[in-house]
Amino acid sequence: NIHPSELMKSAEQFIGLCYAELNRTQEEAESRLMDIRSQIELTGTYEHTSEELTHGAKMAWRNSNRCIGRLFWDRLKVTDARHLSKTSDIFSELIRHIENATNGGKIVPTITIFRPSRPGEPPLTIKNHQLIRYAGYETPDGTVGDPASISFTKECMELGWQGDLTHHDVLPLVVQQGNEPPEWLSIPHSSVLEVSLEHPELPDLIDQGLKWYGVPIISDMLLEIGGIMYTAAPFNGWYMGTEIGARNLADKERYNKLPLIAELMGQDTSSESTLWRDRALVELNYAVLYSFKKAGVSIVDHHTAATQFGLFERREEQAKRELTGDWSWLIPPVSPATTHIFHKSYNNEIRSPYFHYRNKGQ
Ligand code: HEM
Ligand code: NRG
Repeated sequence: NIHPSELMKSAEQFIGLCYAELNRTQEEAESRLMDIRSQIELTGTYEHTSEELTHGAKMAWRNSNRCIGRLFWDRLKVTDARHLSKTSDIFSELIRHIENATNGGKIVPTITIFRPSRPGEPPLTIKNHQLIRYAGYETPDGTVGDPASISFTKECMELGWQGDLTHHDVLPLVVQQGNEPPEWLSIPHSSVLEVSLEHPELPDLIDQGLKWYGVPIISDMLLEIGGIMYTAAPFNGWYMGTEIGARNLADKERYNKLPLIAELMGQDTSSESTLWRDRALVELNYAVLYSFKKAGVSIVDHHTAATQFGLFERREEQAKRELTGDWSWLIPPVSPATTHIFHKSYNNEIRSPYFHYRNKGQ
């Protein structure tokens, strides 16, 4: 729990920055801080105006050191859902987020912000890592689905959810209010946009049943604005192709599809020095971009994303803001040295507002 004087300090820092960026006057900022001070004295916390909430969330994206997609930070759609308290209303709002953000494939970067934690009260949490994710099961015949989801899938099953034991069972939404037992809801199939993978030069790929969902909606991070902790604030943009093609489907401890792709390509896998993994990786990543484009679902390749990030770097310089970034996350996992990001360094300091890990931090 944050101490009142700490909270006031964070509020002062945030209001100062936020009001300056929004071209509000010094007087407006000062009178707002008087109001915040009395709210904190009275209740131990304070409420953001919807304008502060909206701009604060955008600032948090802009400050996300690990995000290469930050050029578009000012175009975030912010939904204020702080007034919702019933779990059923929260579920409806999450489904609405999925549908409106998906927008038929033309993805809208969106954040839905639920009520923040209050002093002395246990927080509202969304237990999912992402709103849409595939279940993972350990079976006697090996892992089915996404190995990264095994432990969360177990939790869902303990709550009474049952999957179909396919490689692509969409997990239910799981919401917990304070110390009450968590509740779950299956996401309607019709709300989940998925893209089946195909490759123009590997016609057999289409028969492998590889697919991925269209919209990554991170739901397990904590949004801090002016000392206020929003513990449930799911956000999404669109995918960079490598996230799917070079990690989710390629990592040995995820879907591990490089050997399959190499086989479809007719490669010699008897020696590492044939570079069959690298060649398979490129074609798998090509298939991801090709399939998303064909299906009309927003996606960006890593070269374009890096160029956009370069533009973001220049804009931040023009705005006289010091850029922060985490080099090890900003470089793409495929051909990193072909991007300018690889060849420079970044200051990884944390600026507020920020998206933090909620669980200890990996
Ligand atoms: C991380 C791209 C939108 C906040 C990342 C990563 C990529 C990326 C590639 C690294 C992920 C990984 O390696 O697992 C994009 C693209 C977007 C976008 C292409 C398209 C618009 C957003 C939005 C927000 C955001 C809308 C928040 C409002 C973050 C944060 C991380 C991140 C907090 C770090 C996640 C972590 O530490 O696990 N982004 N992003 N991004 N992005 Fe973005
Ligand atoms: N690598 C994860 C998603 C992390 C966030 N990536 C984004 N965020 N593109 C994965 O599912 O592959 N976003 O808000 O768009």
